[in-house]
Amino acid sequence: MTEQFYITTPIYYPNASPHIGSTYTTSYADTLSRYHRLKGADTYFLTGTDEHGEKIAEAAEKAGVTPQAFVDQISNRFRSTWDELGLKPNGFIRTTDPDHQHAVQHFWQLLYDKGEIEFRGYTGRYCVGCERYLTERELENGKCVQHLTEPEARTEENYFFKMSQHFDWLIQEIESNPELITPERYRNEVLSMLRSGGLEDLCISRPKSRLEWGIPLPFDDGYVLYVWADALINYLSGVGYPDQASWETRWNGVHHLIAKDILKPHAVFWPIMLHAAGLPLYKGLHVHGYWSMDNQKISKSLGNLVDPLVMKEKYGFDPFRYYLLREMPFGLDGDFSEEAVVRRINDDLANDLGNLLNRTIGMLHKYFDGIVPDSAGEHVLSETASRVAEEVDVQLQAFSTQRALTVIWELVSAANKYIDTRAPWKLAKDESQRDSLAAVLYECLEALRVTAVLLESFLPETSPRIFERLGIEPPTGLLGERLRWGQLPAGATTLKGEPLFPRIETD
Ligand code: ME8
Repeated sequence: MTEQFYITTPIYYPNASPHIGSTYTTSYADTLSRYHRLKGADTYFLTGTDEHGEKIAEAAEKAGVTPQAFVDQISNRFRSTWDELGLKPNGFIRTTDPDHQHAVQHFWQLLYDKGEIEFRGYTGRYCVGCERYLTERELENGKCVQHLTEPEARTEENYFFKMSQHFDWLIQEIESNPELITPERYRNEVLSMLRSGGLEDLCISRPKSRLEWGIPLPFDDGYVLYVWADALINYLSGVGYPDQASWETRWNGVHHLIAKDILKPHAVFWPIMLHAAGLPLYKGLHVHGYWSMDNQKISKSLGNLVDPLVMKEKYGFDPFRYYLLREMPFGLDGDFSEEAVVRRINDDLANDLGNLLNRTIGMLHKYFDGIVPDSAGEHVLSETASRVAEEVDVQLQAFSTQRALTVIWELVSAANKYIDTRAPWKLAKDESQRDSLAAVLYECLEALRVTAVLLESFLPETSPRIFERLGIEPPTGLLGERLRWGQLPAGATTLKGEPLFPRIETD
């Protein structure tokens, strides 16, 4: 049976335009989906926008437009930005889509019918930024640690999802499945959160008298659903739950990619919601770290959001994407700076990769008129190439683009080193070494071809440019076939050209 790979990003709040954070997660998911598709999996990549709730209603009011007009505009901006950046989700879900609203109502009716929901009075401290009541432990000096604002005291009668009765089940699930939440530090964080006794049942409703901008509760139309109780279900509705039969097949291979800021809803609320509904758990929740800028939080109010379209304009999107995917170790935080972007472009892309291509093709033009010689190569780099390909697979199965790219660069470095040791310019001086010269250059050309294949998922604009310079059509077939060593045909006419990545001059 064909393997299923269904990857999701969080659905972003359309109260700000796409920035480095959402661009990072979306590029990451785009890379993984391309990779798994190349390997032959039936792949689906979902992203979208999370359009209900108080935060959005307030932002719309401030902008002087209706919530619907407000979210229409910004949601479109997300969609068109991903398109302009060459990110290719298969689905873009909006929580205002009628299909999604239907799925959400179906889901909560199911839980209501199963006796999982209770109507209760509640007084608590509500943080508008988080869109939820906070527990004592989530406050520092009486303030929300994330938003640094004092939550409001609120008393209401509301519907509660009896989540706490499932905490023991969840602890057991997480303990028995080390792959469920990765990297391990977040798995441990969730386990200690669950064991601490600080978690409670989940309030899933908001009275309409206070908030109208939401999906009505199917069993009480005096209320709308809490935005997280609406948003999480996008992962199901985005693949056709509950009416299209195909959603279950997709669901068998579902992996969620998020940042650490929304660990709790994804690692506690969501698995318990699924369990209570009798649905299978996700295959994996993969949690990356947070970008800061000059060691400051990235936020709209500080105006340091980093516009991906500006980055594209300045550096090209592939180089920026390379920086994002290479710089931050999976699960750890990273600090963004343009100096670091420039360093990565100059060192890794221009010096290592670009130079390998230029010097190899330069020598081929000098010694063989630019035509790929009829040679099987020396089979020196082929071993490195196959080890690298295997390791890339291991790293991407573990969701680490940073390690995967580091490993690909081992092949690039090995090829550069190989040129230095075999010194083709010396071989060229001796006519009796003509075959060796051909073999050495063939080896480097083939290493470049394999590198371009390995980079297809990470740098989708760059790989075709490398194939073009090598004088070949972009390869077809699945990854394993594309990687097979020795496919560069003799007689192909390579192209000299502009550097692949021009160096960026710095003072
Ligand atoms: O939380 N560094 O939406 P959101 C890394 N609507 N990633 C970042 C980031 C940063 N500085 N800032 C944002 C929501 N992100 C909810 C999600 S899902 C059912 C509902 C990325 O617009 C990262 O993926 O606040 C993070 O988890 C997400 O944007 C939060 O997006």
